[in-house]
Amino acid sequence: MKKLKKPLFVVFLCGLICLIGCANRTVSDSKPKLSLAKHFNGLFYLGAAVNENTILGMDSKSKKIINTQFNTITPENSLKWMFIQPEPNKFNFKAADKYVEMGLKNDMYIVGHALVWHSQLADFMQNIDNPKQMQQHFENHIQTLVSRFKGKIDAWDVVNEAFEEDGTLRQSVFYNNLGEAYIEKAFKLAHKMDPEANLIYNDYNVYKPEKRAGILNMVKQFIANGTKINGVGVQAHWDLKSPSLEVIEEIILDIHAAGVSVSFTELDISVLPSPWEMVGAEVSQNFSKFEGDPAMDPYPNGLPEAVQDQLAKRYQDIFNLFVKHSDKIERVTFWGVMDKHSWLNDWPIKGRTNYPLLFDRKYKPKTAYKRLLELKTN
Ligand code: 9MR
Repeated sequence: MKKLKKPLFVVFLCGLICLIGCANRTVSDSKPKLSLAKHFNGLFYLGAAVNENTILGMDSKSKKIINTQFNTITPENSLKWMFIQPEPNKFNFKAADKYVEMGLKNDMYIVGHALVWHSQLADFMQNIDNPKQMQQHFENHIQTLVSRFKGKIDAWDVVNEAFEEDGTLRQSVFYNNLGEAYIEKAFKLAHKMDPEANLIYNDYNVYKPEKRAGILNMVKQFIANGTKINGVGVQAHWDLKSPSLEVIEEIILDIHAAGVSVSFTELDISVLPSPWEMVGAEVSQNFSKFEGDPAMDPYPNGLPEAVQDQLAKRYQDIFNLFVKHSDKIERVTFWGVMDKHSWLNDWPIKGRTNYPLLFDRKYKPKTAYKRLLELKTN
């Protein structure tokens, strides 16, 4: 499914069919469409992160939701360095192969996440202090993964989370060994191994102006010096209020103005109180002092209707914006399928009950899902 996102004639044809179909229809007999991806078809890909249980066939309910509701998938963990190359040059492709097979079988737009990331790295990579050695592992990893899935994985998160909040580069083990050129090297190598693949830079807290400026300066440099980059992935781990719709719109406009597409790659909306001054998705922050604090976990037995509605409204508002700017947006991917499996139950405070996704703990569609299916797409 490596393709033009929305060929004009398809948009035209859909319009024509709708015109004919809608002519005889009253509002009351219009049934909601049954697939979210179909609802937003022609505007952007719509997807979900797939966890390893689902990939390995141990969660048929999630799999069914993915296959019916979405047209793009991202592996939540299975392609990360620590799992796929736990020891030098010892690759474990079991889950990755199954993941790609699942995507191909269902004609999905398949995302590879992530080639170069300082987190969830294999142990042997963590403390390398030898540029030559680093260069060798770095090249081997990118070459092996991208060539294995050439023509199958449609888009790679080539580098993940390389920037600090102030827009400077993170002093990761990659940076410390290879210098700032490592990001460009990664993109060039990925391009060489699969010239057709879409190449993405992915990060969180892109709503912060300084961080966004750092990222977009890099994007502009790449474009100026001929390094292929297709898009910026905005992780979108958001909450009921932040970032504001105005800021989300700015993110879309700024990335588009820099010359690449926007993808919302890890969308989820936390409904729980967040420990102070802490926002975004930096996994290393420790808030263990809040564990077991009922004030920080207010809905252990179910989400009150009012909050359910707030969540639905928030998703509705966000997607209205996505529809408005669909010409700039390539893909929207939820970070998971159903609430029980979301990483947000354990981050930033362990053991809470969060409700960030479109399907509830019994795999039933939530109000937010229904509202998205009713959203006007033209
Ligand atoms: O959802 C992932 C979770 O299962 C892992 O434990 C966690 C470890 O860092 O990574 C989560 O996914 C992250 C993604 O790969 C990159 N952006 C932030 C996501 C949430 O931490």
